[in-house]
Amino acid sequence: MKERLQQLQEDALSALQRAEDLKALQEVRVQVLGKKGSLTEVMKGMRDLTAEERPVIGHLVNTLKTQFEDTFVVRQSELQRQDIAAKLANEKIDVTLPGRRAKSGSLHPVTLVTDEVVEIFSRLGFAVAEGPEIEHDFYNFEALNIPKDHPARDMQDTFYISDDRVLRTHTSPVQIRTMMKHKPPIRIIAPGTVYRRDSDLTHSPMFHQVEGFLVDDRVSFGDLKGILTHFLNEFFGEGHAVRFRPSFFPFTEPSAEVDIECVICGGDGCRVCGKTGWLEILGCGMIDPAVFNSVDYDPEKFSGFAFGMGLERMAMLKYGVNDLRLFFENDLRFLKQF
Ligand code: 2NL
Repeated sequence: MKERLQQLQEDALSALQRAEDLKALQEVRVQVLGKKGSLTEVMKGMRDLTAEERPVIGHLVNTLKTQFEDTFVVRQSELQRQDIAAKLANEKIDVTLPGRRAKSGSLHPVTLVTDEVVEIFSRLGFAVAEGPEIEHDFYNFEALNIPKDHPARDMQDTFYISDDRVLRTHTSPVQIRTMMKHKPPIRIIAPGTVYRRDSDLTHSPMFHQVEGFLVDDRVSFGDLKGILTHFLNEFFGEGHAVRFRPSFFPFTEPSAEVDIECVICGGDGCRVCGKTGWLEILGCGMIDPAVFNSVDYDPEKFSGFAFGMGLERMAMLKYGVNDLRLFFENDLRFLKQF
């Protein structure tokens, strides 16, 4: 019996040493001290022993059991330490690796162009003004000398909200509102979103525009030419010829269209300028006395000029974009280039 116990103990202790992880260790414990464990079986057999044998073997079994449990605890903490060391080695963080950059947005090309136009006119003393996108017929048309039967009011060009409310077709109403509030001298630039019932390859029903105007006593067409020529030199860089062609707008008299020598081909003629060597950039003119009358300025005392330009077109020319639709598709591969 004693020999059997010695052998059993030897096997049990060596099994503890051989256990390679905590799970295997737990299994050894069950094999020895569990319900059907080897040592448990021995203790169950004690009732068959003689009265002399029983205390001797009982004492021995208890010693072995304590020894087994002590060894178990030692091996257990050994394996736990190994476990933690392995985790530390495998899950180590390399703090020298470059981090993941936060994705940042960028300004839309039309926003960039708007900001630049505003910046150039700010340096000339123009203040920025804004106004509502749903406008009353009076501010969008009537005050600008566009009477009820004028073709520009045609259902085909204008989004009507009701009989007398429209989505503004230009930012001129901002300037009308400003003139009705403030007396000259006045210099305003009005960037904003405008709407027209027009949708094809080269027209979007929603687009962007900057208009500007200056009113004072004795403002001349020469002032207009000087300021707009300066603006184009700043925006496209020096060295492009600028020309003023007679034109017509209901709200200016005289009126002109401003062309710049093609910034793509330098005036030689290309697809962008339609082989003419010139690009149409701006509309402008001296503010019509009828407009001054509707805002209660005395046309005998004051004069002024006004101008307007489309910002998508400015962005296309500045960045060499050949398709208007790219500005409205919000494709990140396009937008990230600016
Ligand atoms: C163009 C032409 C223009 C104006 C806009 C204006 C505004 C007031 C009075 C008189 Cl309040 N004129 N604006 C004048 C001439 C031309 O825009 O081609 N726009 C895209």
